[in-house]
Amino acid sequence: MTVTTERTVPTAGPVTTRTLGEITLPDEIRDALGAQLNRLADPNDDIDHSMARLLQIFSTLPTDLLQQILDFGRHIDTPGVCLVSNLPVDAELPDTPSDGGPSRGKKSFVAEGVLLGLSGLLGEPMGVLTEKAGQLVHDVIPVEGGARTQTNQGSETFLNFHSDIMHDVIGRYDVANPDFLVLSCLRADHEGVAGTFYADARDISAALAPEVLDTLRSPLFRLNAPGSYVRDVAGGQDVLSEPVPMISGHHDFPEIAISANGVHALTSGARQALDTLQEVCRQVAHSVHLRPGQALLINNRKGVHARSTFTARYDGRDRWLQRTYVRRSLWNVRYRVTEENRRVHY
Ligand SMILES: O=C(O)CCC(=O)C(=O)O
Ligand SMILES: [Fe+2]
Repeated sequence: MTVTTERTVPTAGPVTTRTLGEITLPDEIRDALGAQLNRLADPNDDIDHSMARLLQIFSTLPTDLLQQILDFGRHIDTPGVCLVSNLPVDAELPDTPSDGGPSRGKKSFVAEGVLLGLSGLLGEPMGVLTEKAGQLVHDVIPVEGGARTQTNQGSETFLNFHSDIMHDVIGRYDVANPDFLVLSCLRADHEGVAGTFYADARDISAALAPEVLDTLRSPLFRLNAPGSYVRDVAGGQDVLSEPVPMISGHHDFPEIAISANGVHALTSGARQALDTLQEVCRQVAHSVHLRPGQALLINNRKGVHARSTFTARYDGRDRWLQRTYVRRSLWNVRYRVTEENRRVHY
């Protein structure tokens, strides 16, 4: 599917939106998966055993659907985002935790099984101590105190196009960060208007004027550390990466990294290019309104994601996503590993 949208800023190339990968499970497959996942113990109790069990369960998917997910994870030329629908859900869902989670009242682990099962087809779930206290299953929930922040606790402000990055003492925040995110919906927002956007760096590059793309490919930008790191570790002070480009690598298969919590541009031209970049992202992006039983597989290197505003009520019925961070391999990030858990990093 190619969508052509109206231009609001001058662009050089075509404004096109790459294909959104879409997978819908047949009802009988959904029910068979659900029956197995219903018997799953809390996967956090023995994560590696659970990942092995989930691989068995998910390997029963129809071969063509399984291949589509595997190809999403391994190939350079596949879509950067894929929507999986008609997944099994928990029979009973407790209130959305108002403190941002995790929920203490969840009796079954179907949602966790779906999230980790899909994640295991892409790579290895990993945690980081400064994001959701190192948990492997993240809850993405609006939190009153964070409603206007550029973090996943927000709701009242548009969460700008960004990559999920990590503060790292090496000075690069886009190296040990997740290759993929999986976002799975347990509960939609009250009005059903919360949109998750994805802009592919291939579409972004094609739409930009060459001189703007050149600027974005130059090391004229310093990423600010994630809001959670700045808030919890740095006492509210910006902690900047070394100068990096926004877009890098092979022109046909570019990589992009933007920090949600602010990018410091080193020149006025770079500042303007950043504004154009956000604008072009909006033009080329896919928008998905996630519903229970749907999960979004997101390549965190091929593109950037964003979230619309929505209204949170903090009444136990607010929007609730679960999220994983996934690395293809844990080997080349071993310099950050904690002593307590080989999947969790500093
Ligand atoms: O809430 C969403 O749809 C996406 C939030 C986000 O950027 C994230 O969880 O990394
Ligand atoms: Fe994000």
